[in-house]
Amino acid sequence: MRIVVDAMGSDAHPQPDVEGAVLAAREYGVEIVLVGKQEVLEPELAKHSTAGLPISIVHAGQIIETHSISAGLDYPGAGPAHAWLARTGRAHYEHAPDAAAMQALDHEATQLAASTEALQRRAEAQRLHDAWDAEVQRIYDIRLAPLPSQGELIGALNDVAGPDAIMLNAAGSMPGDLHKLWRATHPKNFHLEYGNSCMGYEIAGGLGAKMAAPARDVFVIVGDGSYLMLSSELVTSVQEGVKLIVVLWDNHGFKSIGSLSRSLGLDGFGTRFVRPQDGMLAGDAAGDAVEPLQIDFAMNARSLGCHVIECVTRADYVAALHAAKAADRTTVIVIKNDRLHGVPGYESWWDVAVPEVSELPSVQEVRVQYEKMRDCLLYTSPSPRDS
Ligand SMILES: Cc1ncc(C[n+]2csc(CCOP(=O)(O)OP(=O)(O)O)c2C)c(N)n1
Ligand SMILES: [Mg+2]
Repeated sequence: MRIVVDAMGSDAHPQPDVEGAVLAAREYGVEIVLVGKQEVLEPELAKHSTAGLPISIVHAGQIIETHSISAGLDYPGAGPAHAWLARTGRAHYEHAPDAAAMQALDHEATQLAASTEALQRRAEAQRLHDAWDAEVQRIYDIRLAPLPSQGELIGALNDVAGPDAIMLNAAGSMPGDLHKLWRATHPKNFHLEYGNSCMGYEIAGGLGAKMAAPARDVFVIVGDGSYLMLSSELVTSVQEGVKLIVVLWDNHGFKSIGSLSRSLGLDGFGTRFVRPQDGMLAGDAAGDAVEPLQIDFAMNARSLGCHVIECVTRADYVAALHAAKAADRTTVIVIKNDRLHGVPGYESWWDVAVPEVSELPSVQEVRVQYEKMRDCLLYTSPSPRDS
């Protein structure tokens, strides 16, 4: 075999080229032809004992210096590596003049910068998500006494429901809390009638969801107020054998409207299921000095043919959720919960107008605050009419 070597081509030429040639000729008996400047190669070759070795020199005095930006690719180590990448299909190679290569490099650098930015944004989103998740867990872990908090009831349901379940709700204080706290596992795991937040949608809506997805557990969360407004579809569910798990959170009135009323300085008027005192419905000021209406939700649901589980403690409630999953018919779980303990608003603000004229000092006070908030809102986001 005869090998022709460009003996002037490497970085430290011709020393390593000549040394390699001598070794190859000696150990493998191959014939080597060194190409390059004779006056340089001869003294280099003379450093080795080459007697009897088939090595010759072909003079080539013209040396072309490298000038391309891709010169690095010619390095002895790089060439074989690139050849291997090309042959194994792991890299694709294109010929490009320097200007085009620079342009491509510039483009790549821009892409890289953009993807670094995207990575930073992703990391920030992850950080915010983790912080929020910790806050959700804090609320799930609350153990309020004597009555449980709504947040912990949501947490327990989220833990037990299972990833493929459907959680369904529409009105009351639940939509806001669920929006903040429900850990959705599935694009169709969270069903909330946000459009009108229409009380009474819950059980009827649950019936539809279960008909659409018979293999999945449907958990209908319903407040005591919504239940009183429309629960008759429980009968349909029993009649048609469309199994629902209805979770009835009884806080003895309209927690949501009570809290709204309170925020407007109106003392939660008319939002508790209590008997009137001196012709007036008691607000918050009456505290526990009220005569509650005796509403037996469990008996009511039982009278409609449902399987009913009444709970007092959180542990009862968790056990009831498991039992309801295993049951073969519509099950209503009833549990009382606290009407005042709420999930924070996290700097969000609901623009509900406060009466401009009122004899109540509490309302007058809130009106001042409201006007400040409204001015601030108008200042930061002028309506098209204003601009
Ligand atoms: C059909 C209908 N009427 C009135 C309302 C206004 N509203 C929203 S929540 C609510 C009280 C709901 O009470 P409950 O179901 O017990 O839920 P809670 O507020 O106690 O969480 C009312 C009257 C509504 N959303 N839909
Ligand atoms: Mg209620």
